[in-house]
Amino acid sequence: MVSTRRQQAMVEAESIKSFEEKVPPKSLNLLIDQYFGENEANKHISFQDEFMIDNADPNKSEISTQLNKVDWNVGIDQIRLQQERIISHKGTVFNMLVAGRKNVGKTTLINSLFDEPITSASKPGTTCLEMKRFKIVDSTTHLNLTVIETTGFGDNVNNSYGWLPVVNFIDESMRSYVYQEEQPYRNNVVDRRVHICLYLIEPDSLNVLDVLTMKELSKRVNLLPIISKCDILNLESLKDFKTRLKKICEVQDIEICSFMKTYDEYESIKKLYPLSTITSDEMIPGSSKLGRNYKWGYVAIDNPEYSDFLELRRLLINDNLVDFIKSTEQYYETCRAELLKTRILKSKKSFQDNEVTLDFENVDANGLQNYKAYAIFNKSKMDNIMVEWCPKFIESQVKIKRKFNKVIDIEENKFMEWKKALIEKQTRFNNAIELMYKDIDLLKLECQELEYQVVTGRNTNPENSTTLVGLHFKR
Ligand SMILES: Nc1nc2c(ncn2[C@@H]2O[C@H](COP(=O)(O)OP(=O)(O)OP(=O)(O)O)[C@@H](O)[C@H]2O)c(=O)[nH]1
Ligand SMILES: [Mg+2]
Repeated sequence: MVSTRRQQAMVEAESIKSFEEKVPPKSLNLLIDQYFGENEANKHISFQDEFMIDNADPNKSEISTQLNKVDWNVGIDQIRLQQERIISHKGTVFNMLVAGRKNVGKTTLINSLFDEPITSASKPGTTCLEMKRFKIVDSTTHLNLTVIETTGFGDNVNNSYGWLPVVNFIDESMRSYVYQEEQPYRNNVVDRRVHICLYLIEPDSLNVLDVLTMKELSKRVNLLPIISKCDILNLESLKDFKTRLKKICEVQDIEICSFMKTYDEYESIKKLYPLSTITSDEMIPGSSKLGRNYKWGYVAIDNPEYSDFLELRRLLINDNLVDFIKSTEQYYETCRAELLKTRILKSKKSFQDNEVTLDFENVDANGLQNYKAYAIFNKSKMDNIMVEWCPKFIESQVKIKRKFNKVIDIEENKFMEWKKALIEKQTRFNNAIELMYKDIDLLKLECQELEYQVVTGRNTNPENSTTLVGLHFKR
């Protein structure tokens, strides 16, 4: 009721806008106050910032209001409960990637985190990623958890692109989500976007592959390096390793949870990193806790003296799970925008006249034209872009180019030498020809001399002759 009256007042205020110069904002407020009058219902609502009209620029005139609840319950406190109901009904999708070299302790960590044998020891083979989905249910809600574990990572003789399958999976999960969102029916969208990546490193065994992989991952996902099996080192050495790891990450531009930088929790995460854990599948006899068995006894995996396991679980699940999801969604928006822009820009070449009229300098402003462009730009062309973007492809392209240039250089050198030899030969021939011409000239002169002798009947002594013929004979 009140809001309807208020809306009415706003409509009238809009009509007054044309007299803005004549009616200053204060008198406009007065006018609205008169309209409302001192009314019982109005007492429950205080109006803040009343009607603000920007007189400076008539084209930008705006009317804004802000309602401030005083002592009247309109029920907005129920919105939170309604949202909670929706979330508990729908559940939460959370995708976690656990990466690291063979035997680093990935499976044991995953199982310890969820107190369940979620994944089993990997079978030998060439698979690069193993994905398992779970529904973890509690009294109020459920978590649709997907755990992706790398297998056989770093096992090849040549590991120069060992990180590529993992990175491809992350990129592809983003692309596939864009395609799925474009479909008319989106009830069964499969979300594989990775919300957090735990990268496990064994103490004192950080290698180039680890560094390169973390570097690539940190650009694409919320990355959290974890030192696994930290019981291998004593506390002093562990501290040293942590400092070294931090330094390496800093130098190599490996950012921790890079999508969370604008979040309040970011600093606390940074302070905790790098976390080191002890994990185990074994229960401590006579206790409900998981622990690692040593000759001298058991250590509970959540013993804060030796392991940051509890901190990790708190950080991952209790405190920041939703933040990881939200920040990944922000990153997804950037990927989506880039993908769609690239599609439009790349499709430029395939347009026929009059098909679409896109402003390629300003692809954001094309509206409906973009859709036409997408239709023309089919999947096979997009696949070509994917291949072009692939770092392996780029590297092999560079290698082939280098090889090609080498061959060209060799052939060019050969050609230059051949050309040089040819020119030398030509110069030699030219000189010989020149000599021959000179001989011909002298012979011609000799003939003339002989003709002259025949005609005049005079005989010249070749010994004393000063004629050219004489010179020729002397030569
Ligand atoms: N000392 C010690 N050993 C551990 C720890 N966590 C796991 N392990 C042991 O490390 C071995 C490998 O553990 P997994 O969890 O199977 O390692 P993984 O990375 O999943 O191995 P793959 O899947 O084959 O790549 C097992 O024998 C575990 O018992 C730990 O915190 N400390
Ligand atoms: Mg495993």
